[in-house]
Amino acid sequence: MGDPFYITTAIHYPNGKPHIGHAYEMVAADAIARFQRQAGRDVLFQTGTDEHGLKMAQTARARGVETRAFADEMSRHFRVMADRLDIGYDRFIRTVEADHHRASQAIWPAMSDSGDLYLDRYEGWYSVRDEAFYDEAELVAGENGEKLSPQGTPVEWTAEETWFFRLSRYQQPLLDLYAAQPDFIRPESRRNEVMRFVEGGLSDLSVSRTSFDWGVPVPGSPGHVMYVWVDALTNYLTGTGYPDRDADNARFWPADLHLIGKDIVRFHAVYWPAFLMSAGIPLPKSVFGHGFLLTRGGEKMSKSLGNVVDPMDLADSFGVDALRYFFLREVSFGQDGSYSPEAIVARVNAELANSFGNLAQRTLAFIAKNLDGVLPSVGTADAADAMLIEEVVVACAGMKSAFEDLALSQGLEAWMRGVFACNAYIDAQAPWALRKSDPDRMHAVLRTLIRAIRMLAIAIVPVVPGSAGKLLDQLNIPESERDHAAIDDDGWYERLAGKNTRLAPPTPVFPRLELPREAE
Ligand code: ME8
Repeated sequence: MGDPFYITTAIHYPNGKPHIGHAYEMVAADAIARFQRQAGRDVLFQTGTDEHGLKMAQTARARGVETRAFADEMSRHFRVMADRLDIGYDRFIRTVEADHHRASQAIWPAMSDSGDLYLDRYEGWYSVRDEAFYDEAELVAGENGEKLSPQGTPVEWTAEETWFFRLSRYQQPLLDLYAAQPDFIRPESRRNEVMRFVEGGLSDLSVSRTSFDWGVPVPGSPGHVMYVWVDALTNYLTGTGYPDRDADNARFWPADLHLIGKDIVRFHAVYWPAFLMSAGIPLPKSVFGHGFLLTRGGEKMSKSLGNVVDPMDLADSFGVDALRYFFLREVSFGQDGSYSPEAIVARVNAELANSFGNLAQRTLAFIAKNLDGVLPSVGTADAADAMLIEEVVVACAGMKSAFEDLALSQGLEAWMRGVFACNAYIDAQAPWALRKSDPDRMHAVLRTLIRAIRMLAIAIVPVVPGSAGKLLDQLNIPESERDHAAIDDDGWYERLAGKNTRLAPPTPVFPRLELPREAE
């Protein structure tokens, strides 16, 4: 086993059904987790649902159901979606679980022991939608002059006795952290935002609530439940078995990557490291704030705007892998991007169906028909063959280094360069013409193509695991030879050809998409 690699998504509020933003975040994290597994890392990948807080309690009440029953039902939708999207999580955490309560109730006294918690009266603005407190100065005016949070959500005046966390103490330690570890917050634009916010000074943070009881009880303080973000952030520790130092997963802390959206960077890059410093726990290595997926008109998706796109419908219309590929290819990771059925169809048809899928299908069908499925022999080599292999090796290496830097879209662009090189090669070499004129040369061309397709298929597994897996099955490549070490191992061809195994007649794995009727 390689070095541990712990990656997390945000845990999602299940106060409504999952939307495309949730799907996007899970897919990106899953592709990174699968990529790191291919690189030989010992990966822990956690996602899940954030089930406490006023928003959940109020939504359940409005629907006339018991909060826990509501949470159970709604969390299930997220899990079902994760499974449908082929998200290979190691744990789907729910914050109502007993070990999560235990972890939250362990970090609390650790912060208290540092002298960072004190009891006082909180009076100020709270947004239930954001589950966030705001200073008067941060508020903006709505259309009718009403006060709104900087995110544009309603705020209400709150006054109650609560515990406070001495966040103000951590201004300098946090600025020191950002300076010492420039990669702690990515991308750069988010880092700058956070640094400006912290440089402006930090107020102490209200970290418990007494006006409702749907949360983790504060140890030794009857009537108080933890502010939902305190327990929510602690989920990342729960997954590693905290506070048990001998837990199986203890080796995964500190986390390598918290993957979250841009709207919650402040919680992850300011509050979370401050809580951890206070509790004497090592800090995660990095926080990446991805952009938002917007609808066609560039609007943010939200339940109140009524433009929520159901990711399950998209998966049904276009297929899971088409959707996954689109998410990661279309949007430069870290920036906002927009979605439309037309854009999905155009992107997937141009790249997956017409370029890679067609290349694989043409090559395998040709071998099935003309060589009876038997892998071509060495044949008569040409400089063009070595050149193609070199181009594909460079493309896969380019994808790998881009994925290491979380430049997912650039990584796929590099991969496509390998695919285009293959298509140019097949057109130039025209194996169908060589069949009669020079069968030995035809063998060499097909062999080169099979080698190239195998490398490209392995490289794309993290993004489109189902279809790339099917293609590798058609090539008889064993599961154990689908990692980065295998890409560079050229001995496989002789091993496979030596067994004289026949490739079964291929079935296309990247179908051409059509626009669903209602979108036309
Ligand atoms: O914030 N496009 O939960 P959440 C892309 N429970 N990403 C989006 C998005 C969009 N349109 N809309 C939301 C929470 N997201 C807290 C997190 S973590 C300890 C607690 C992202 O359900 C959002 O940025 O409101 C966040 O990373 C995730 O979806 C869950 O959002």
